[in-house]
Amino acid sequence: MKRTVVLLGWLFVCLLKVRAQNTSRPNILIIVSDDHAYQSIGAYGASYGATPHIDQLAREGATYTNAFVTNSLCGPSRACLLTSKYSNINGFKDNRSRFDPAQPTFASYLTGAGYQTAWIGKWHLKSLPKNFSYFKILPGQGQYYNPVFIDENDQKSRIEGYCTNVITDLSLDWLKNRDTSKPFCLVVGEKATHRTWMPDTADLGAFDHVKFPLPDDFYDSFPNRYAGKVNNMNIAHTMRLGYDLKMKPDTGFGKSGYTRFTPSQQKYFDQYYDSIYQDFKSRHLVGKALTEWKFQRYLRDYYATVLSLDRNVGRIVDYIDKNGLGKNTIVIYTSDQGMYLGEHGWFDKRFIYEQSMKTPLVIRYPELIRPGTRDSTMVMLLDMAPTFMQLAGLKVPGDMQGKSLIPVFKGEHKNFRNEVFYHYYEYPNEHNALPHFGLRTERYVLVRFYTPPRFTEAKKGKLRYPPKDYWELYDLQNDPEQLHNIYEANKRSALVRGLKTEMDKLIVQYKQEDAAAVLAGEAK
Ligand code: SGN
Ligand code: CA
Repeated sequence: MKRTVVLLGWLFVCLLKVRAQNTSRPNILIIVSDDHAYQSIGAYGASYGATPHIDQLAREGATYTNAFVTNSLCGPSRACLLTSKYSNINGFKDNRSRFDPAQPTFASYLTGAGYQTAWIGKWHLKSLPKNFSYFKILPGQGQYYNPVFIDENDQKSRIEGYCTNVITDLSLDWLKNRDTSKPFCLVVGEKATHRTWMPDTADLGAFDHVKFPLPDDFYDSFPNRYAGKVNNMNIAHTMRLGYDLKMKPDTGFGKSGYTRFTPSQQKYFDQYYDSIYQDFKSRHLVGKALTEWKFQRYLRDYYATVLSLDRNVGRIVDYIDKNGLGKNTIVIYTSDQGMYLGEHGWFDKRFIYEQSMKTPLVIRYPELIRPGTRDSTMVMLLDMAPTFMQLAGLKVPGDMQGKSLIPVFKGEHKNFRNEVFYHYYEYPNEHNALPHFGLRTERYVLVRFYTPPRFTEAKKGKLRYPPKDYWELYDLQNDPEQLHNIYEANKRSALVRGLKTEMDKLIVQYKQEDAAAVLAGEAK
């Protein structure tokens, strides 16, 4: 009898503890957009008013002005986010890979620890999510209009509407129906602002009054920079009038866009783009005038997709706040990577250079972050999973390669990170970006381009190869736009020797065997 009472008492205390834990452990909301350039966000200095809700979040929390990805491409970056491991370790090096969903992720740890976890929206990792309490994902890149979703039973269903709105509707439904006795971790994976930048019908023309200034380096001719010169992602030559900019008769995106519209969506699109096309045709633009016209059209559509994205961030954060969850929820807004908005004349990403490797990161967490913080500490998306672990009161697994951001939130860190290692693999690819790895410190970027060993001379064809042992070095202090490759002039300097020593250390630390093999093959 006495033993039973003691046992019951003990059980009661345990239950209380679990309950206390469940109510105090913070909720985690992370919104990950696709190709969202920090340059288009007010909190990062943009002046077109496209992001009032993200800016509000920044005022209530922190803006990280040096947040980096490890591999600036959708799938790889998401895999790093999930696992806190570099691509060579988590196995997802490029968009052709398949993510092994059985490997440990922040979701597997949090679900195991009693969190309700969900991923809703773009996933882009080929396999289906595992170890989430719930998921509803877009297949592959997904569609802007009337998107198809895959559910936990591997069933596909089409939902009418604009993708960003639909993803929010699904996220709010999940939040409303969740088990409120447990903390939650919700990942909202956005499709916007990815190519082909199809705006919500409500936002068509929202930026037509703006004349976007050309970036200073728009007409970059890439002297001394081989990889920049040979790539194929420039607005002048690569961006397509039909496919990307919706000019008839070559609308070209039948495969993804126009054929999916409802008649009413079609009407809005036709009305809007037909008159632009008529005007375009009458101008007979060529050369720079044509390129600059394309640039304006690109940014007008791009910013229109940002507007909807931001509005939908607002809808989700509004739910959090109106339901009294604001204090105990960490809200994170980020993107899978950055994006070029005409810098160097480019769109797309992939490179270690500034606007691609750097991604927006805004975090609101009143418990630890002072409102209005601006922080230039070098942080990484690789740090998210360890941060979530620590917030949930779990031990950070030793094989995670990022670091918890809690000391950064508290402003209590010294030298949180002195350098960031980067490695982009996908090759060949439609944009002719060459594989490379590199190191970024507060001041310098040192990068080594290479040809993957499996590409032999025999396969050369249209593929591009960097010159033998090809390095670039940039001094961000004197050359923030990375226009002057100063490697040749400095290759025997103490500076380069020091950076290479740091790089060697990181290659060992992150188990970058393929990078080590490239360097081992270099002429001494
Ligand atoms: C698509 C795009 C590319 C883009 C990749 C990767 N072409 O292939 O421009 O670089 O996705 O983007 S498109 O014609 O299909 O739009 S990622 O963000 O998903 O990695
Ligand atoms: Ca992306």
